[in-house]
Amino acid sequence: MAITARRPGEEESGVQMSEAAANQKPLLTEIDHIAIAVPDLGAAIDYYRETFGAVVDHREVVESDGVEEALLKVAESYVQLLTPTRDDSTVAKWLNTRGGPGIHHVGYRVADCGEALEAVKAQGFRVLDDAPRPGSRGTTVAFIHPKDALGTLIELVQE
Ligand code: CMX
Ligand code: CO
Repeated sequence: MAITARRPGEEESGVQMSEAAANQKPLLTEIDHIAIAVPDLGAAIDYYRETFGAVVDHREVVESDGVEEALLKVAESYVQLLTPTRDDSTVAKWLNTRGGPGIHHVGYRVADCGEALEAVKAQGFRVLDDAPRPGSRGTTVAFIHPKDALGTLIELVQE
């Protein structure tokens, strides 16, 4: 089955990918996390605990991204509650523009972050990291531009 995707500068109709590309080994192996940006991390953690009984599995400040995160484990995946640690964080900007909390990005698990990133780049889609870099809890990550990914910021996560 042919699948379609839209590349920068192309018309809405998109392009047809080859049978070979459509039949390649899937790069995404699992959902790693759904990231929800919030203005108040403590209140968000309380909400998940009181409403769903979900508790914090891991907490970390990722200074390079200007965020603090709390990971709540759901089966083999996480809910990543995310809050800015400084005013110039892109998450602070996102919360201001949006006017409140909401889904900020999706993290997909991949076997090899470098390989997945190169596959995305080779198809002409914009990425936000030229090479894989350290993420939280010892992972290796790379982000794909939301404007080339159906309006969704995507994080490729290698454990
Ligand atoms: N999801 C979908 N679209 C988004 C978005 C998001 N999270 N953030 C921004 N956009 C959209 C904006 O709405 C804007 O669209 P329009 O041009 O139609 O208005 C466009 O993308 C550009 O936005 P911008 O405000 O000019 O760009 P920013 O300076 O806010 O940067 C982005 C946006 C995605 C490039 C930046 O957030 C980034 O580099 N993200 C990767 C790193 C990251 O998100 N780190 C925090 C999480 C860390 C972790 O999970 O560990
Ligand atoms: Co994330």
